[in-house]
Amino acid sequence: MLNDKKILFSGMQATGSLTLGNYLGALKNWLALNDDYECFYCVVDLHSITIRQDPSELRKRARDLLTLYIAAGLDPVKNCIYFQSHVPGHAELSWILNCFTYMGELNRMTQFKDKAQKHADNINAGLFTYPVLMASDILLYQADIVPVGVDQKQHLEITRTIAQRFNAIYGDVFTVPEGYFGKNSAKIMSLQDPSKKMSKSDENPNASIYLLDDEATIRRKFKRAVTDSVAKIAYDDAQPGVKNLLDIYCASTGKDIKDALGEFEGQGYGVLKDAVSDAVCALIIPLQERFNELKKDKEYIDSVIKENAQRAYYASEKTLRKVKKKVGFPEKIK
Ligand code: ATP
Ligand code: LTN
Repeated sequence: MLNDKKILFSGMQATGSLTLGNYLGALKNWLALNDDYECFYCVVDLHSITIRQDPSELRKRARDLLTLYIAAGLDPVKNCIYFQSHVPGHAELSWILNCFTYMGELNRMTQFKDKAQKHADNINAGLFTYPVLMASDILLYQADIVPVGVDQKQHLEITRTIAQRFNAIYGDVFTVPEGYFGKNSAKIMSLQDPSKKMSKSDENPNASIYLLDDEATIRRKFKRAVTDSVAKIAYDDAQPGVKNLLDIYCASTGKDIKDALGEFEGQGYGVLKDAVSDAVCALIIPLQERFNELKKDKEYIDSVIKENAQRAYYASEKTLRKVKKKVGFPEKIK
């Protein structure tokens, strides 16, 4: 890796299958920024267990997610693609930074409130300190930029707060990162309830397009997508279903809303849905083909996992050594 480049860090959870929302909101930006930064793309499996997981499912999903990163076009030689649980520094730094984060700050996190409501029977301490682990991921690699969906803005803010607080006490230890939310800050909404974001943990499979859905399923889900009875294609908050379809269309084709509205003028919702299906299929069917090929090559994926965990480990230890020294832990005797 070249050392004069700025550093990019991002990650996704291995909970559920990736959706079109994950692709258009996050992965697509990763690909766009890929050449200009030294990049770390993490499968954040430590975060996953804040919600109860089936162990064999989690293992499989985590590996599939890492494979999907590569299938989407991220080169594992140019980029460091690895599992969070393979690098102990994430958990270590997280403990330290827990001691620099206030309960009041964590109490304000909307993701915590949402997840606590959804999983009322398992409001564990990990769910509460989730943002501190996320801050640790980012700060461990001295990341300059963090491309995420807009739903993660609050977590980025708390990361910056923690970094600034630590730096104010101990000197310049951490790079204070910037969030990157993409040009049109795509937030893809549920196809069944366009007031909610499309989420991989949604119970209704018709609400989300999964990146591994086959073509017939994708077309069927778009056909069933909730619209309205206005019967006019407009980009309007009063028509959230249609607005979402237009957003998906534009994010998938790179067109802007004005052009899209021109294209669909006077057309019915059926035409829009077909066009959205075409655009999405053109984007994700080739990705699926690469994914299925890569998945067969167990040895190759194993070698990526092994080599990149080592690379991440070396990078993380550099920061961690500094942090431990600053806070006053005794040096190891060699
Ligand atoms: P869950 O629903 O299980 O909480 P998720 O689908 O939100 O998961 P994450 O792993 O939390 O997925 O997020 C991975 C990345 O995808 C993040 O950068 C997040 O902002 C982005 N993302 C997730 N859903 C959407 C969406 N509907 N629109 C845009 N970006 C999204
Ligand atoms: N909370 C993030 C996933 C995540 C992440 C990170 C993203 C965990 N650690 C570090 C960027 C950088 C989410 O997308 N739900």
